[in-house]
Amino acid sequence: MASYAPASSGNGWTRDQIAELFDLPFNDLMWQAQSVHRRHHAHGEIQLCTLLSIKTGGCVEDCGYCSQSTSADSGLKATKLMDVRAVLQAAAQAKDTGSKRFCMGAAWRNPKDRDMPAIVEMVEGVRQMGMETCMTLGMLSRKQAQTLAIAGLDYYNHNIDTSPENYGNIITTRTFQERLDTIEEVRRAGINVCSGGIVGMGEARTDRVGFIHALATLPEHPGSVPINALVPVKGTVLGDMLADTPLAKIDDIEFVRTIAVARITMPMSMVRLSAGRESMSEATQALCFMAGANSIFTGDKLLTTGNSGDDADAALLAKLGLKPMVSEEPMRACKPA
Ligand code: SAM
Ligand code: DTB
Ligand code: SF4
Repeated sequence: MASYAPASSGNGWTRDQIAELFDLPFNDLMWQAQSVHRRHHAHGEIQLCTLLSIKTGGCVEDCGYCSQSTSADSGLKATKLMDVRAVLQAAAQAKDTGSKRFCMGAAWRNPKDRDMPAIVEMVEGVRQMGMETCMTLGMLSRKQAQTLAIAGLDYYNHNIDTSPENYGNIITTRTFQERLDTIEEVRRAGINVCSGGIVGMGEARTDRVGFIHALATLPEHPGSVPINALVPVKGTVLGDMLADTPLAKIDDIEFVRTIAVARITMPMSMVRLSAGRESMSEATQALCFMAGANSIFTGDKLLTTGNSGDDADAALLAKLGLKPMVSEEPMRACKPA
């Protein structure tokens, strides 16, 4: 059986090692992923995060999966940046429903400097409520990353989405390297990085290998790794492709394998089972949790698409004997073996 490198080997993974993990018999892969997970995380707990779109639609980037791109014909109405008070109201509601992290997303290529004062007020306000803050606003300059760090932002989400080789098939208005550059600015500013991507965009297994390899070989593993299953949106390039070729839909077991490989290669990271849960069976989600996913978005809406909803999630967690995570401390306190 292929053996995985110990957690302390950090970011020295090779593509061959990652491909070997993907190739393992499913039960062996799950065994390894679950062993790594139990060593580093409170394995009976799931972190609950809430997502809010603070600026929807009208984005000039051409990401082939996204309803919010002006290149898509998704019928989505573009809005201005939300008022700070309305954002804080939504955050207070999220806290009442047990959310520990409040993630705010804006459909921008990058924020304008004139937007920053309101963004800073949002971060400060949510932090004062005692929740962790996460933002995803597109590319950042060094100064903007530093401004967010001073405001106390805990996490910045900036996904690499897919392998470097496949990137240009999905997005043409920016490069993979530009993504890495913003991730580096975020890290240098001292903000925790949240970076992952999307599975099920018609990519090959080798692209999933390259995707995980790019994350697992960053100078530091991202604190959070969101793994999204493509939500096919009508009017987007990839949503329409999937409607025309249903066989291109990602196989559930292959999706679970991707989660397991993320867990094994990035042992300390929170692995978030992100978009796509609404159309995922309970059994597949349960396998994702066994494979090491320990974070989900709650509520019935992600940014623009549907999500499972609080009742369905409460029922699923109860069925599986999983509890909402109280704090991330167990992971932080637990050093690699
Ligand atoms: N504009 C910012 C950016 O691109 O970094 C932030 C918002 S963007 C919507 C956040 C992430 O959501 C994307 O990087 C992508 O990974 C994910 N995403 C967007 N649309 C999706 C879809 N239809 N299905 C699955 N994931 C999606
Ligand atoms: C991430 O990787 N997934 C979340 C969060 N980061 C911002 C966004 C999912 C969006 C799904 C499509 C939508 O609702 O528009
Ligand atoms: Fe814009 Fe982000 Fe959507 Fe790409 S994923 S079109 S950058 S909102």
